[in-house]
Order: sequence, then structure tokens, then C-alpha cells
Amino acid sequence: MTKTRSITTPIYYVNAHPHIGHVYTSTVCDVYARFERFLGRDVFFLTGTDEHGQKVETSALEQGIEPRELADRNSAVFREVLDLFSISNDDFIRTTDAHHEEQVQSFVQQLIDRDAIYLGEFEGWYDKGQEEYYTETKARELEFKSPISGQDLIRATEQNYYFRLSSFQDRIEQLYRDEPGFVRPEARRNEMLGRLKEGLNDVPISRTNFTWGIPVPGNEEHVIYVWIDALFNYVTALGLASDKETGEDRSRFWPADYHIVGKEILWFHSVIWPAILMALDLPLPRCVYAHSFWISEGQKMSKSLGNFIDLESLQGYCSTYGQDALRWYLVTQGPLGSTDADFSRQHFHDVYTTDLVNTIGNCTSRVSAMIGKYFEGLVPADPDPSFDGWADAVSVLVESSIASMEDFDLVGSCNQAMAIIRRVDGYINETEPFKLAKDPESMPDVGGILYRCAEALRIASCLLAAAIPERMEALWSAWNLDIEPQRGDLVTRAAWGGLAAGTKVEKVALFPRLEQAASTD
Ligand code: ME8
Repeated sequence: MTKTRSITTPIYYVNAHPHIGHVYTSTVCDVYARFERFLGRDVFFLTGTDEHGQKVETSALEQGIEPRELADRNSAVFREVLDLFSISNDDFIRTTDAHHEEQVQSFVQQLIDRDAIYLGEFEGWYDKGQEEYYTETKARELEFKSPISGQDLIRATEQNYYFRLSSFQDRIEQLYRDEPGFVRPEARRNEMLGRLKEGLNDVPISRTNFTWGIPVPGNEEHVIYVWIDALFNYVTALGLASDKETGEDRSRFWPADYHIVGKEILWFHSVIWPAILMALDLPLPRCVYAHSFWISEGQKMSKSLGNFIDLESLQGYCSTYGQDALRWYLVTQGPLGSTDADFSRQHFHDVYTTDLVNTIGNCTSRVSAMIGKYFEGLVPADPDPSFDGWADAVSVLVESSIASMEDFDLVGSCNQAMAIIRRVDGYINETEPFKLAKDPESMPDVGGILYRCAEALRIASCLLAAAIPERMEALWSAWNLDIEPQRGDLVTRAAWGGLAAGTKVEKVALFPRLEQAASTD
């Protein structure tokens, strides 16, 4: 049976414009999804937009339009961005989809029926003008006056629906003990463990001060808190609470293998979300992976500093360096670990030149040029396929590249593929086929060397195709290789000896050398 793999991005807020952060998370998920499809897995890659809540309602009001119109317009922008950056998601969920809304109500009803949600009373210091509650300490600090209007804060009570998060303390701690890989990376897991020790409180999950949201079933004055609404997207997209026949049965994709999120929303995903699933008796995702943030030119991104990497600047990089160059930079230099990553123009240029021009590009053009020069562009036969241990060495790297990707170590996976290419470079420098070729008697040796080089490059290109799909397809086309990732045969494709002698290879320039840090504006 084919193994399933499912991966999700956060669903993005429609009240902001897409930027590098959104493109980044979507790109890393895309690389995983593409690789897994090439491995023959049954993949489901989900993304979408988070469209309810007070912020959307307020910005729509400010623009004099209905919230729905704002949501439609901005959700479409996010969807276009996916196309622009060749993101291969299998579905795009919107929290305003009727299919989602109905299921959220059904889940919330189940939680009420199971007494995991109750109607409770909240009392606090209320700022009427700001429609905001303050804690006792904060109110005291403010001398019981609104910091905005200066009016007295009033003692007010409000009814809210609460989720009994506090009753899941032991089970969540147990989860962290039993599944050390549930939250990654390790540093983030430790942060969550630290917060867990402070003790869990019940959380309000409804609001009454605005209407743009999903009504609580049976009490329409309350709308479901946007975070609860949003978290459910991961299961409503699969129809887990749907009573309608919607065509394809997607239940096999739950639990998700990876929820990929930014570090700022990890608490919701690694504590509140598993507690909700526990309350519903649903299986838990295998891993919540929280990456860190992109900063820009050494500083936190901000519009006023002029270092904000928005869509236009990303498109600038794509048109100067090519889309795959941007993907490569995001994936290999991005903040998948526990520290933030700095996006800098110079660093981008240097990585492009070192990895793509000097390594992948140079090596493929060197090998194709020699095959062109000495063998009329036809891949020579290898007189001794086991020579120099190539088959074994490459198969070890292939295995570890695959294992790294399965473990969501994208950088590790790319590094193994790059190690194959560096080995080819080293081999050429060591064996000097261009010198051997001066002696006609050495031509079988030259043929053997070039076969091994081309074969190793072909295999590396298969491993790199998820990260830089467009350029690897260009290589396959120039080398007349019949490789199609959608066939799901990566393991067969990456086996040594797949390159047929006699294959016609054209010279190919995959990554043009560019002037120093060319302007991308
Ligand atoms: O939080 N670097 O949506 P959002 C890297 N709707 N990634 C970044 C980033 C940066 N500087 N800035 C943002 C929401 N991101 C909720 C999620 S999920 C049930 C609901 C990425 O539009 C990162 O993935 O604010 C982060 O978690 C996400 O964008 C936040 O997107």
C-alpha cells in the first residue's frame, strides 16, 4: 500500500499582504511535498487563508466594504502568490468556505456535548472605548483609567464559552514525554515545556463584540474565536466532521505528518490544538515544526526601515536570478533551525554563485562539454561500473538524502545531493580526463570517468528536483532524460546505472554567472 504523507502551512490572515514569511513557509512545505510525491507517496499538501475575526471586520468597515468582499479579494491574492512561486498545494482552504464553517460548528457542538466547552462568566476591568479588558494588575497600573480616553474603567462581566484546557495538563505533559519529536526543533520544545510548567488555564473560545465569524451553535450571539476556527482547518479540509459526500475521501490524510508553522504561533499548535483533538478523541499530528523568522539585512523587517521583503522584492530576485535561485536560498539558508536567518542581498548573491553557478551549473556544463568534445555528445559506456566505488558511495548519499527529507531536514537532504556533485568535481580534478584524452589509448578510461560523472550528476539532479524543479527539468531535457517526478519512482531513478550509454547530452547553462549583487529592484 502507498504510504500517505500530509503536510500543512498555517492558514494566512487576509488582512495583511503576502510577504517573504508566507512564501518561505509555503516553499519549504512545497519542497517536502514534491520530494515525497517523487518517492511515490500519496501526498496531501494543504494551505489556505484565515478570514474571520475582528481585524478583518474592522479593516473592511474602514474601506467601506463588507468583510466578505475583503476576504474574497485578499484570499485571491494569496492564491495567486502560490502560482507565482510554483507552490504545488493539493488544496486551498478558506475559513469562509461553507464546508469549513459547517464542520467547525459540528466540532464545537461535539465539544459542548462532551463538556469540554462550557458557558462561563468572566469578570474584569473594561475599557468601554477600546472594548478591551485589563487584568487586575494592569488596571491598577493604569490607575483604573483608560490609557486612551482617560475615562474610568468599569467593572464588567461577560459570558463566554471556555475550553477546559486546564483539564488537559497531565495528558499534554505526557504527550511531550512520550513523543519527544512532537514539537521540533528541540529548543522550541523546551520553550513549550517551560510554559506548560506554569500551568494551563481554561481559554475563552467565543466573542460577542463583533459578528464576523462562525456563530456558536445554539447561541448565535457568540462567534467562535478566530484561532479555534482556524485550527480546525487542518481537519475540515479532510472532511472529518462532514456529513456530506464531497467526492474524494481524504480521511486517510489524518493525522498530519507535519504542521509547519512560525515560532510565534507554536503555543496554539502544540498545546491548545492537541488538547482540542484529545477532547474529540481524534489522533494527534505527528510533528509540529516551528521555524524561526527571516530578518532582513541584519534587522527585524519593517516597512519604515525600508528592509521589508515584500512580494515585489521577491519577484525582483526571481527575475534577476530565476525562481529556483530564490527557492534555493529560502530552503538552504532559511530559519528552519532555532535561530532567525538574515536575508541579505550580498549573501543571496554569494550563495547563488557558490552553490548554483560554481557547483551545480559549472559541474554539469563541464561534464556535458567533455562528453560533447570527446564523444560527440553521446554518453560513453563505462568499461568498469564498479570502478572507484562510485555506485556504493552514491547510494549511501542517496539514502541519507532521502532519510533527511523524511525527517524534514531539508538542508541535510540538499547537502547530501550537493556532496555528490562536489565528489564529481573532485574526481574530475583528480583524474584529469581532459589530459588523458590527449592519448587515444586512454579513451576507454576517459569514457569511464565521464560516464561516472554524468551518472552521478543525473542522480543528484533527481534529489535536487524538489528544491529547484524548473532548472532540473531543464537539465533533464538537455540530457534527453526521461524523468518525471509524478511517476513516483525516485528510488529507481536514483539507482546507479540508470543512465544509458549513447544518451545524447547537450551542453547546458543552468545558472548564468551574474555581476556582483545585481540590483533586483
Ligand atoms: O498567524 N519569517 O497568519 P499569518 C518566516 N492566521 N516566516 C514568517 C515570517 C517571517 N518573518 N512572518 C510570517 C497567522 N511568517 C494565522 C495562522 S494557522 C491555524 C493560523 C509565516 O498570516 C510563518 O509561517 O500571520 C508564520 O507562522 C505565518 O507566516 C503567519 O501568518
